[in-house]
Amino acid sequence: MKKSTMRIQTYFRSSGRALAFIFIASVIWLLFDMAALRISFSDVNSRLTKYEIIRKERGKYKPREVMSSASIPNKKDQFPLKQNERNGESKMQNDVNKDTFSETNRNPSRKQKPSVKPDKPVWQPGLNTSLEEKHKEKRKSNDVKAFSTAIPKKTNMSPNAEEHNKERKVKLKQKAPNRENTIVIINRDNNAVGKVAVPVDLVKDFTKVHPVGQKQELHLNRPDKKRVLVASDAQSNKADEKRALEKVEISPKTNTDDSVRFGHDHGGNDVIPPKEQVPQDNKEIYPKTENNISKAVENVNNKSGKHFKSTFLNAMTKAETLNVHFTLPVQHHVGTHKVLHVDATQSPRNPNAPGQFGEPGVVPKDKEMVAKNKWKEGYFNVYLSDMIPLDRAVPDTRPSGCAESRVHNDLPTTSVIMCFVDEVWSTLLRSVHSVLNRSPPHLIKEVILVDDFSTKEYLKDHLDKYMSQYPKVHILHLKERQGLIRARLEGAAIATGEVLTFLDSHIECNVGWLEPLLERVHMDRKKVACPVIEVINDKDMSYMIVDNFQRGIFKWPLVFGWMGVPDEEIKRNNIKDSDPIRCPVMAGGLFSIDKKYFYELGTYDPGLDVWGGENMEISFKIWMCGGEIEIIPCSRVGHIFRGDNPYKFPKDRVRTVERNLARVVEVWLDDYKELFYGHGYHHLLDKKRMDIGDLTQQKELRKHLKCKDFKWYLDNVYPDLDAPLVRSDDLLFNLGVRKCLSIENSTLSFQVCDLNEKNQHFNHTWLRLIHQQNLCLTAIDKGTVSLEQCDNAKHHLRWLHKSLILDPPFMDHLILEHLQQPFCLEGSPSGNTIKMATCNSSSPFQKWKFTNYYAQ
Ligand code: UD2
Ligand code: MN
Repeated sequence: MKKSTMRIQTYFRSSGRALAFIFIASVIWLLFDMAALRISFSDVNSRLTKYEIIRKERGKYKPREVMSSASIPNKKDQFPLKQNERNGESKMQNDVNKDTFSETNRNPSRKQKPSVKPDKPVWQPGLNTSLEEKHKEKRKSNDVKAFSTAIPKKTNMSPNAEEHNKERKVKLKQKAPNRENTIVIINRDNNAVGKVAVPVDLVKDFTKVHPVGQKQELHLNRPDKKRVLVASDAQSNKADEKRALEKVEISPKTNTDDSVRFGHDHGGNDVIPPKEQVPQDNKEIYPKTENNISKAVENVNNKSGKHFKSTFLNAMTKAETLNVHFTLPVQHHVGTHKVLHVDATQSPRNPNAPGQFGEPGVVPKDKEMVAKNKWKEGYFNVYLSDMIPLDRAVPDTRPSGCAESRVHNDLPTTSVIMCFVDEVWSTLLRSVHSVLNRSPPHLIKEVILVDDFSTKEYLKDHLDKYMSQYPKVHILHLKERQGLIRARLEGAAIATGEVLTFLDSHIECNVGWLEPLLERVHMDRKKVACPVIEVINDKDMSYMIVDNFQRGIFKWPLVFGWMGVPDEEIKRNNIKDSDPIRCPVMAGGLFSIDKKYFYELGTYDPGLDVWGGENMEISFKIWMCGGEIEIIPCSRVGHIFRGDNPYKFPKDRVRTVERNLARVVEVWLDDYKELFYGHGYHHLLDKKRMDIGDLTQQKELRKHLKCKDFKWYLDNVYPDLDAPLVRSDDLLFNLGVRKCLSIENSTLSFQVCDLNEKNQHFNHTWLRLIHQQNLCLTAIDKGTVSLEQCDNAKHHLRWLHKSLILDPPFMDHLILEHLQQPFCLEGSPSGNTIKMATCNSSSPFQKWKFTNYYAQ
């Protein structure tokens, strides 16, 4: 009896110890969690505050005034002509540059080229002098190009950043230290049933970050003897348990012979044709890595409450066998973790392979001709691309702080959608592998490759076969060419992830690229998150870092470009280089968007053809209909910017893009569409020359979504844009008559200038019409001037004035554009009549001045 009492006592004592241990452990975790959460919330808050400041600080758009209305006296002898002329000239000078810009950029057939080449790649130990020289030359020649680039500006790395990068390089080159830890999975009987290798960071994270919230009683006495405790928390369910059971995996296998299989480590002597590149028997190579990461991450990151180390699991096991009631913290706020450092390429199989670590490749002297001939296959160095490993490592170019930033544990899953037409084999594969190798697998629902009716044979069965190794990769072969816009929609239609992530097919995702994007969408489903688009050099294939503080913008006529956030703004608002940057427009190719929200927005206008303009459409739609576009500096994706499209346009390329843009402006730009047409697109107004298709649905959609107007967009999202609705306005003063033009009883006459007189107010529009309300100045024949109902499409209503097209002596004249010989508007010396006359550069009666000039 005594013996049995003692046994019971011992029994309870030991289980009491276990319980005490459990209790202490959970209290410690709780404390850690509270601290960690507080840090992460205060961090988020400080960023948001900064954001709000930026928004508020942005002034409202003010039209530029050459002559302010107030400064114009009514009396003719007080007219401050000289000074105004001077002002006018200096403003005009600026406008000249602008006009040059728009003239050179408005032709959409000119694919945007790199105008600012990076000084050097992030790392360049292998960079030879001749390459460096080439960079320098390129830089010089590019200095003059203004804005014609779709390439984000390369950063002038601060010495610190350079140091930082050097450090990173050294770290990576010295064969990455073993940053793995092991989590042991044990069963109910306290036997280890498996283990999983996870990066050290994760283990640290998950011990620190434990959900904060109420405690809830949890009955651990479950009949299921096979239960694996790794997933035990209040929210665990059958599926979790099943997954946990599957988490028995051995740490990643080193693939010693991958390079041979991939045919890209051959010392740079051979270009391997797609056929040979496809490893026929290497099913193990990527899936292994993928699975390992997947399982490791799942193990620690599935949901909250799975952050148990083996000791704790032991305790839990014991508690369970004892049928005790056990209390666990149950989260109400889902926990966060440090951005996962998932990079299967961290210790590359062949560190000496060409292009490895994002370094520039060099074409061997005797292969230069071959390389040159291959250029046109992709309009970049296809030869080098074929030599570079499909899973090359790239430098981690994230700003400092990114690797430490926290994201939620319950991020949504994403479907990656990559459309392509006639993409180069090695580039396409490198794109896909960069996604698989550098994304937490539990977040990638699938990778959907949409083959937009490519003509290359290797992109058919061959590609299907290759990709069949990767269960997550699905290929959709379109039956006819749809163009990238409709191809993306086809991909979206079969996507099952919560978020759609669109990518081009010649990219390389950098480490940690995905979670920061999903975090923003998770934070607010109406946020559309874009990575920083870095440059994969089209000539040497090096991975180049770009400036952090750049936003996507456009200039007239809707030409996309990048604009640095002004230094003062950065300093004033203490913006960190890892802070999200709000963007008036996105570049177009790379972004994550909540799938439901994408559909709520009506996706893209499906009437957009092939290529171009869709980035403007989706950007205006997002902003004007309640969303936001952000560039997330902690997410970086390299992209090959090509000098030309390596695929055919079913119709004329220029006309395709013009038509797309016209659809966008007609739906979204309200009165501001005149700025677009007025910057070199007059011809699109001629319906006989261009049929832009039916827009009823798109206009309905805008109404249905109750979207804000374009003025709101300009005032609130892009106040820096110069967008005066007219070229010039108010009074129209004749220098000879020294009176102002007026309309009385539908007839033109002269009056003493008076700004208060509405009948003296005229606009010179972007389409060069001179009008008062809906009446436009016209000349029926070469002599008589009259008024006619305005119509933007009518060529004969257009007047040149202060135009670059005119020679300087005629700058102040008003010249009818459509006449073969220049005829000018002239006031009679008596001031009684207005007529057309042969242009005379010295006659003051042919010289006119508007009160305000807003542009050339
Ligand atoms: C930019 C965008 C691109 C798209 C484009 C048009 C980036 C990095 N890129 O030009 O995504 O928004 O502007 O506005 O922001 N493709 C098809 N079918 C076609 C044509 C193209 O599937 O008919 C594919 C193509 O293979 C590529 C993607 O669409 O993967 C984008 O085309 P691109 O790379 O020629 O466009 P890009 O980067 O010059
Ligand atoms: Mn592209």
